[in-house]
Amino acid sequence: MKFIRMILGRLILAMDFLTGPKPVVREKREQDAIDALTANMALYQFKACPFCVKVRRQLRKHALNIELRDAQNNATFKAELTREGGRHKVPCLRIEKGPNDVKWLYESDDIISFLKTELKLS
Ligand SMILES: N[C@@H](CCC(=O)N[C@@H](CS)C(=O)NCC(=O)O)C(=O)O
Repeated sequence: MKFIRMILGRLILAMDFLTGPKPVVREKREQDAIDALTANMALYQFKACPFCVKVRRQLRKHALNIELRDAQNNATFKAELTREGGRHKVPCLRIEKGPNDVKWLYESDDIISFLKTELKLS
């Protein structure tokens, strides 16, 4: 089972590499404004998880510079996600609106919808 998962993971990564979307190019001022809005976000994810790949493709397509946190191999990120987010499940977008205002958003479709709405992406 572990072997099959490993092969599938490699296939997903290869397909993603070969068919990855071309990032949008914005004027610097516009990109800086988007970067400022995403600076307080981090995506907890696994490298070969298909749902994480789906979200990462959207990040690439829309040129969103959101920090990626490996919640599979990095013990600190894994513990943070479980303790603060409530589940060790990926992808999960951490959105920090203020020192005591942090939201943990699970579900790939919900993350993509949130980003599209919040950042007014087309
Ligand atoms: N419906 C979820 C599925 C996410 C999912 O199943 N993620 C797997 C990794 S590929 C996971 O985190 N599994 C651990 C768990 O569910 O505890 C989505 O679209 O984000």
